[in-house]
Amino acid sequence: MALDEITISRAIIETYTRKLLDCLELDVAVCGAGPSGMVAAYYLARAGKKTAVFERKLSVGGGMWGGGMMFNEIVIQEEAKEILDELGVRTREYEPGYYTADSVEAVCTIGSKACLAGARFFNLVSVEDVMIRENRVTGLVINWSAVDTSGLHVDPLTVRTNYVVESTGHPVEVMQVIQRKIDALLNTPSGSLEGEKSMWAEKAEISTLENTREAFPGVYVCGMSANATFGSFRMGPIFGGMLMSGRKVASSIIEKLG
Ligand code: 48F
Repeated sequence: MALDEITISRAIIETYTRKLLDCLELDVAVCGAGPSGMVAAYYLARAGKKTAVFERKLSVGGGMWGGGMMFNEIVIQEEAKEILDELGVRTREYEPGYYTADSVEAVCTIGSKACLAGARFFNLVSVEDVMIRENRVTGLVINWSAVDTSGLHVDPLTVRTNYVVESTGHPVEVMQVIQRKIDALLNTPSGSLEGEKSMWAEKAEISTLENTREAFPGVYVCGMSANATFGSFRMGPIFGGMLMSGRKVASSIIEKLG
């Protein structure tokens, strides 16, 4: 069969455009494709919710690829093992209660399962702002990451969504924008971002789950963003809290959406 470069180009442009157009109105927009965001997207899409994930970088996976200090193994605790079992990521028991998984296998498998469940991924796209109506976030303002990195003055586009999952990790970027631009209190004790604290894995893993909730009308925080929003510790390369947080945020939103 003869191959035509123009057909290849048209296939990419038309298919991508259709995918993006279909995601202009969403049930849930996930900001950041780290482990918590990808797990959230998997459960949301599996429940039939129209879900898109916007990820600034070329690759999904956030901080999971590098395990701990580039030793590409992750640790998860007993309580989170069932999530990796369900997703098909293989684990090995290291000591009672501690399991390891290959971080590359974990990222690839979780990402694949989220796609197959129906979540749409838009890598190379950054969330730079939110859309607001009467003190509720109703959408995301997105732009090519390349526009941001090259410092070009190009206006963004907007997607409407019922709920936003803020899973941008340590920099908690979406909540930062809300705090900076919207003259309203956040659902935190001080009404502002409480900020991330130093390393304390045991406390952090518990608080990640507790902090996985609505931090501003329409915006749920999960993963490391949850602890940065509500003022808790970091946990380093134990990833059970990230996975459980992704599952919890999905079930909270599924319940709200009905
Ligand atoms: O940082 P990240 O992996 O977030 P997470 O799901 O997991 C945290 C762990 O990796 C680790 C840890 C616990 O074990 O402490 O750090 O909470 O992934 C966040 C993703 O969001 C993207 C970023 O590139 C990364 O892939 N991101 C950040 N800001 C934006 C964004 C933005 N404004 N728009 C789009 N993507």
